[in-house]
Amino acid sequence: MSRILNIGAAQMGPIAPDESRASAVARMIDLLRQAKERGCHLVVFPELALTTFFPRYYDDDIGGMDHHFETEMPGPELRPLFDAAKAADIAFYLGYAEKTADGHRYNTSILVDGDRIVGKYRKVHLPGHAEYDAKRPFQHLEKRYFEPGDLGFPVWRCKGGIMGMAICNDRRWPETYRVMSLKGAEVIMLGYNTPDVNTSAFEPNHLRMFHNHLVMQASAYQNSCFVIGTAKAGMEDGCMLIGGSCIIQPSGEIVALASTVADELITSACDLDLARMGKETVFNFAKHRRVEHYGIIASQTGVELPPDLAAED
Ligand code: ING
Repeated sequence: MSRILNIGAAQMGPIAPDESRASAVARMIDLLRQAKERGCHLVVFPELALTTFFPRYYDDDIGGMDHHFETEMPGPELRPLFDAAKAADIAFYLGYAEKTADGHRYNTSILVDGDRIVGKYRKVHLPGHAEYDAKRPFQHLEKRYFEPGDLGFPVWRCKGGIMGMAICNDRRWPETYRVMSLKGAEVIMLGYNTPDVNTSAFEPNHLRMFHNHLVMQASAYQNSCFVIGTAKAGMEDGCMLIGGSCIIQPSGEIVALASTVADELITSACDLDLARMGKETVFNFAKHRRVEHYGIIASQTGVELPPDLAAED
C-alpha cells in the first residue's frame, strides 16, 4: 500500500523588525488553512519563522536580541498556531530562536504533530561571524547569537514516514543529509533565510538561487529522500532574502517551486516509497559504501595536506 504524504512548503514573505509574533502567527495560520484546503498532512515553515532575521543586527549585549527568542514552546502567542494545526490534523516544522532555562541560545526547529512536539533540532552549521564586521553591507552574526546545535541530526517517525530536520546553512553540508539517511530518513525538511548577496565575498547574484537548489537536489538524490526547503523571503528591513522554496523528490527533481517572495504555499503529493528504489539499488549504503576509506571525514575538521604534498614550498 503506497504511502502518499501531501506535503506543503509554507514560504513566508518578510517579517519586519517590529512585527509582532501575533502577526506572524496569523500569517502562518492562513497558510495552514490553505494547506488544509489542499489536503496537506505536513507543512514546513521557514527558519526563524516568528521574527525578522535578527542576526543581521549587531548588539554589544547579545541579551539585546532576547526579545526575538522563545523561552517556552508553545508560549501563549504560539498556542493558536498549535491549535489550528491540531484541528487540521497537519503536522508542521517550525523554525525559531530558542533560549533555554539555563541560558543557552540556539537556532532551533521542532516537528509538531497534534499535542506532541515529536522532535527538536538545533542548527549545527552556523554561518557568518561573531564580531561586528565593518566590511559587510549588513551583518550575519549567527555565531554571535547562537551556539552550535548539541542534538546531532536525529530522525523521527511521523505521519507514516521517517523524517529529519535541518536549518538553512546545514543544507550546504553533505554530512547533514548523510547522517540522517544512514538512520533511514525518507523526508528531510528545512527552513532558510538566505540573503541575495553573499556578504562574505563577492558572488554573482544568480549563484544564490543556483546553489540553493543545487545542494538540496543533489542531496535528495545522493541520499534517496524527499527534501523540502522553505524560505523566509523578500525585502526585510532593506535586506533581500531569496525565495525559491521547493519540494524535491528522491530523483533530485524539483516537483513544486515557489514563484513569489511572499507568503506562498506550494504542495506536492509525495509517495514516500519513491525513496525505496534509490535506497535499495544505487544508494544501497550497506551494499556499496566502503567506510574503511572515509575516516577523515569525521575525524579531521579542516584541510591537512598529506606529508608528501606538504613538503613542497
Ligand atoms: N543563511 C545563509 C545560508 O546558508 C549564507 C548563510 C549566506 C551562506 C551567504 C552562504 C552565503 O543560506 C543562513 N541563515 O544560514
